Amino acid sequence: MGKAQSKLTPEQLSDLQKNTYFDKKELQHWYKGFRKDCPAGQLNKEEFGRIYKQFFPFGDPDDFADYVFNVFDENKNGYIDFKEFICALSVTSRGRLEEKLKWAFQLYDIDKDGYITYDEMLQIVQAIYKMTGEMVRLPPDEDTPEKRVEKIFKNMDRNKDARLTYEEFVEGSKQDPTIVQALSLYDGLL
Ligand SMILES: [Ca+2]
Ligand SMILES: [Ca+2]
Repeated sequence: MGKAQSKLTPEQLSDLQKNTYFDKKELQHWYKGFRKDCPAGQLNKEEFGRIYKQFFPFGDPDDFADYVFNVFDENKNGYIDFKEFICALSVTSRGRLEEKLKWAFQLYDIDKDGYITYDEMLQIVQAIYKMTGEMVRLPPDEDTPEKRVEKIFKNMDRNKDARLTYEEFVEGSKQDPTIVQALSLYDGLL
């Protein structure tokens, strides 16, 4: 009690091995890094935002980090603990396409009603554009968030009701892999 635990216990390790695609060594490595970044053992929104800032020093990742935080924080207690962190990392970096899509859908479906509306997607895409800033050169038909979302909806929204079901989202994402790519932030670190 009190003093921060420096290594995962055997029980925690076997639990995490069951729930992620990481092996023991990787888990301990990530745990060490996690404890270093947040000695308290859980990340709040502000600390999480700071991690994103390291990756996107020239853009403004605050909004996007907020949306991602809400998906990582599975039990919605306002903190990301190590298990939530590593499980999300496992899905977004090593998960099967289907798992990644499920995760991405949760990100875009901000109010969690099972549909991605035009406005929800616009909010996420605006956040992504703010984050990547001038780093990415975009084709003229995608150079604003509005154009991008219109294009996505044109391709994905089969029945034209201005909202996407999970099935529409999955079908459409297979044609446009950039929808899921936006999530694999940590790829370079593994
Ligand atoms: Ca939590
Ligand atoms: Ca929704």
